[in-house]
Amino acid sequence: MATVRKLSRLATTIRTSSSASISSTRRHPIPQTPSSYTITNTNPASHTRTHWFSSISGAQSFTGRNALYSTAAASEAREVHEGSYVPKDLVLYQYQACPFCNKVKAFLEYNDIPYKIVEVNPINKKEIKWSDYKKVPILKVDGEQMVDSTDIIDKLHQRMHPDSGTEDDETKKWRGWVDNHLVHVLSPNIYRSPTEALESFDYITTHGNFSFTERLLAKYSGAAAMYFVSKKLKKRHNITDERKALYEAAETWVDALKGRQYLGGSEPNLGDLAVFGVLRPIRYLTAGKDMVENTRIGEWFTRMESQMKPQHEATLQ
Ligand SMILES: N[C@@H](CCC(=O)N[C@@H](CS)C(=O)NCC(=O)O)C(=O)O
Repeated sequence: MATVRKLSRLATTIRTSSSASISSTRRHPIPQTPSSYTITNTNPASHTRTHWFSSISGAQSFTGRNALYSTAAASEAREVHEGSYVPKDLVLYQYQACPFCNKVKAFLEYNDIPYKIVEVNPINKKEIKWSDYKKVPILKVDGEQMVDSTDIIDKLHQRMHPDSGTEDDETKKWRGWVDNHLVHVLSPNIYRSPTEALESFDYITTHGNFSFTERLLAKYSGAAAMYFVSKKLKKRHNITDERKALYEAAETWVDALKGRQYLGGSEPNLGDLAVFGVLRPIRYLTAGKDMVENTRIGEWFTRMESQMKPQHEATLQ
C-alpha cells in the first residue's frame, strides 16, 4: 500500500516522459537511444534488464544504477566551448519520465554537454540517499550538487555566458508559464482514460528503475491510481476539458513564437528548451500525438528535436 502511495506521488509529479531519446525521437515513435550509440554495460544484472526492456519497447532503457556518458562528445564539447566555462563531469539523477529532468536534459543536449545518467528508483530513492534533497532532478557538476530544474539551468547558463546579462522579460515569462501552467496540463492528459493511464505507466515502468516485482505492481496499480488522481488534479488546476487545455497551451505557445522559428529567433533560447523539455516526454504518447495532430505545434517541435545533439558513446554502469 505504501508502495502504491509512493507511486501515485511519483506519477503526480512525473506527468510522464520519453526523452533519453536524444535525437532519435525524430525517427521513432517511442524515443530511443540513437543507433550510433555503443552501449557498454558493466553490470550483468542491469544488462539482463536492458535486454528485457529493449525487447518489449524497442527502446534502450537505462535501469538500475545506469549511466550514460560520452567521452567522445566530452572532448568535442570542450573544443566547442574553448575559452569559456565548460562543466566536465556531470551526473544527472533523474526519473526517465520526469518533465523537470527532461528540461535539464534538453539544456544539456542543446549545448552539447555530455552527462551521465543515474536512474533513480522512485520507490526507495536509494540512488539519492546521499542528498538531503529528495526530488529529482539533481545534477552533480564536478562534484557540486545542483537542484531544481530552473535553478540548475540558470546556474549553468550563467556560468557558460557570464556576460549575457539579465534574462529578457519574454523568455522569463514563458519559462514561468512552463512551470506554473504547462506542466499542470500534462498529467490530466496522459492519465485521461484507463487506456491512456496504462500506456503512460507502461512507458514509465519500462524506462524507470524498478525491480521486477515493483514494475508489475507499478504498472497496473500506478495506472489505476493515477487515473483517479488525474481527475483531482484537473479540479485543482481548474481544467474542465484536458485535451482542450493541452491544445490551447500548444496554440498559446505557437502564438508566442510570433512567426519566428524559435522564441529565441533563429536559435532556441531557454524558453524554447523549457517548453520542449517538458513536452518531449509525452510527445509519442497518445496525448502528444493528439496534440501534434490537432494544433500547429508540430513544426516547432520537429525543429527543436533537430537541435538536440546526439552523444556518440554510452556506458551503462
Ligand atoms: N521544482 C522542481 C520540481 C521537481 C519535482 O517535483 N520532481 C518530482 C519528479 S517529476 C519529484 O522528484 N517528486 C518527488 C518524488 O518523486 O518523491 C524542479 O523544477 O526540479
